[in-house]
Amino acid sequence: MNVKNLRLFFGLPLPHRQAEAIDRWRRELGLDGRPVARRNLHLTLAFLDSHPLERLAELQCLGEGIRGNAFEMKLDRLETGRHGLVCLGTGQAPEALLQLAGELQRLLRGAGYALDERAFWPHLTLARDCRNPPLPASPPDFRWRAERFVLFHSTSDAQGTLYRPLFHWPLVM
Ligand code: 2AM
Repeated sequence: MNVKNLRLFFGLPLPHRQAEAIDRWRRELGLDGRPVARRNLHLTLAFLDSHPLERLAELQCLGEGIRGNAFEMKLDRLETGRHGLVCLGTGQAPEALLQLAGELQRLLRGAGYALDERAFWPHLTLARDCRNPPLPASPPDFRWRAERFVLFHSTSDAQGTLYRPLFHWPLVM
């Protein structure tokens, strides 16, 4: 049997206007690594890795069962991570974001998904493999109202990587 595995993660999508503004801002920074394509800018809530297509129905139910609150997302600092990762982070993660990520992780672990053991780190990756993380002239200040979360399917081909939204669910106003 040919079982197709999908690389999956739950995340917060970025409104088009903010994606454009962030893209413009990072170009002015002059990052030297591999930038994440503008269309793929997002904030990961839970990374699942690869799973068979057959598990999608279960993940759809799991997302359906979450009653999260909408919140204001504010990205106000530049941070760095492993492998030359440069990202936008937040000085104060909204309680509703932490609850959403926590609830997803609890339900996913309960359903048998092996998740990263590290504590949830809300960040929006701008680029990877940067050797000289730049210092912005002024701190970043990007905000939007997070009103939904998404299950993304990550695909890669000769055209590059694409994070396709498979399902999305509202966050209550
Ligand atoms: P990153 O941006 O910090 O690399 C799609 O690959 C998304 O899932 C990215 O946001 C990526 O986070 C995250 N991701 C990839 N591999 C991961 C892993 N092993 N653990 C946690 N998150 C991961």
